[in-house]
Amino acid sequence: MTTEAPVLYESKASPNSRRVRIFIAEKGIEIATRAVDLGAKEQFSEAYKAINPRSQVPALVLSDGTTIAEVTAIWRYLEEAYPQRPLLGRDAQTKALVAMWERRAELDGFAAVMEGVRNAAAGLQGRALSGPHGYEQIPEIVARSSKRVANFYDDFNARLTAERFVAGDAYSAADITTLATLDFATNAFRMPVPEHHRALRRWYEEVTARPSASA
Ligand SMILES: N[C@@H](CCC(=O)N[C@@H](CS)C(=O)NCC(=O)O)C(=O)O
Repeated sequence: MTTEAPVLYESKASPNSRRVRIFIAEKGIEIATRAVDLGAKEQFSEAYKAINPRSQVPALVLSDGTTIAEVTAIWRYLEEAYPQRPLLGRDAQTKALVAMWERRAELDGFAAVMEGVRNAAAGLQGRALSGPHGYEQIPEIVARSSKRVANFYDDFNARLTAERFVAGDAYSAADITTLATLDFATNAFRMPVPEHHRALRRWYEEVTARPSASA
């Protein structure tokens, strides 16, 4: 498939898609989007599998037809193609720190919320993990997911007591994943940030006030 410009296949119901939409908004660039209706299982259609055989969103299709899937790979492409307002760090040290904190936010926070939501939601039976293979839910794991999210809140509250943003003094992709995690936990996992986590709440308020948060 050949297109005029990069096209982002995404879903408004997908927190991973939102991580890319916020990144695009922070860069101040325009990327065409196409909605994939996850509720209607469009990700499993032959047409979409021709774009991403893993049946996941987001996916960025380049003008030569190449598909780039996986949020962090799409970010990497966009950062190189549109270097203005860097979100993956500016030099060797800050690039490494953004990668470190973003990975912690994804593995300890985002993935823990995803695990809890997907193993509990009635509509996701047999789909405990996204992707091409079906997996049954493990309802017993949800209590552990809650503990993981609570620990993530503790750890990131401590971090944000010391720093203005997750990876240091500049807003970065680490803040995007952390924001997507907190909104996802609040809205889909009924785990809002506790009142006593003042630093995390201060940061949450600040990043939520940025125009990109509505992406
Ligand atoms: N590791 C992938 C994860 C993508 C993913 O899990 N996307 C979800 C939406 S947030 C999806 O496509 N779900 C389809 C499904 O559940 O069948 C990435 O970084 O993009």
